[in-house]
Amino acid sequence: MGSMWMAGLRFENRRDRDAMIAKESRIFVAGHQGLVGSAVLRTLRGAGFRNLCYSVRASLDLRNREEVFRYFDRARPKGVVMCAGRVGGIGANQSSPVEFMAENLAMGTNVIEAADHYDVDRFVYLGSSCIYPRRSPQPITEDQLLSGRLEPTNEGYAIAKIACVKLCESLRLQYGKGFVSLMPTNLYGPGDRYEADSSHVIPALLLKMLLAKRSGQESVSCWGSGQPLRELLYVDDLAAACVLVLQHDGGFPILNVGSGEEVSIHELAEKIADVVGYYGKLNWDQSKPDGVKRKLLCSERIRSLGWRPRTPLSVGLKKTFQDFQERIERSAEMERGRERQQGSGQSRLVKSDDRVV
Ligand code: GFB
Repeated sequence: MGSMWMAGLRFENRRDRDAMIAKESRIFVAGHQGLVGSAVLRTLRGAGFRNLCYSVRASLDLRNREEVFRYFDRARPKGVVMCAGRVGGIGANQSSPVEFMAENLAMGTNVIEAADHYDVDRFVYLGSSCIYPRRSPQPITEDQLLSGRLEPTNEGYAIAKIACVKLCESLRLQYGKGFVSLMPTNLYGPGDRYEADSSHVIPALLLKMLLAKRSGQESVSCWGSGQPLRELLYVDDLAAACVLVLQHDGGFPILNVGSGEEVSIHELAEKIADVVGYYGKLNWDQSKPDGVKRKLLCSERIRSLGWRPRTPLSVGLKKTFQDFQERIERSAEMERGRERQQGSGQSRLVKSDDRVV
């Protein structure tokens, strides 16, 4: 709390920070098809927001500054939730640091600067708990930022996120803008990406175990030692925090958002096996990285604004698996439909949810 930004500047020029975001206000959800963005969209709808805008990547490439500024010029949102980004698990971060750093820097700075230029009232930027130093005292408070060396497996991603968090903080400090960064812990939930090598641990293990179960495979390969601890948060709980700070500026530039519920990766893999109903052996491949040993967040700030995590891990895992199975079913159905249409020579109907404003 005692950081320099508070001194003298906090209560000056509060025009934007005091601005009200009403249910009728136009809100731009950047990255609405991803894990976080889709949860933010359904939470905003559930909360009664009706003037939402978003755009698919084919019509708006957030890495392209001109396109982003043109979009803001057309859409003129009052609020923005910036969920877009190149994301992935420890494997993807380690193998593609260039893309993780460059793309997240470009998307972040383009959207933040356009939001500033077009004078949005409230901007919520999504950071990540990996921006904190790898040896931070636990639980990690927001003032640990930039106090030590980063975890090497996700350094590129973290540096891009830190730059954007600091840009938001500077806009707030220098110009009194209502820009806030949320720092979520490891997330999971419906709408995640399922790839064995590049996903985060939960989707990767759900996928590997389901495939192993279906093919009668005797064992599944899990990465690392299984010893690291992770704090896991169901994505709808994060989305509720986004909507809260979108509506009320709590006076903080950075807020951690964690469940407080920590498990070892070993224990997590067993829980996932239970949910999937996979009874084979779990092999621990120690040639794969463990990453940081522990990264438990201190979420007192966001809790002081009234936010609480609502979804226990056991419940969240079941919901996530159910969504995964439904999506597999839907894509199998689409595949069958495609084959039928190709067989009958009919063209395929394309339904787009893109709302271009
Ligand atoms: O979820 P995950 O990739 O994220 O890995 P991080 C968490 C832990 O699960 C690591 C282990 O110790 C992995 O070694 N693990 C076990 C597995 N089996 C698997 C598997 O099949 N796939 C994966 N992916 N992990 C990410 C950062 O780190 O956290 C990102 O790289 C981001 O930048 C994200 O910040 C929140 O927590 O290690």
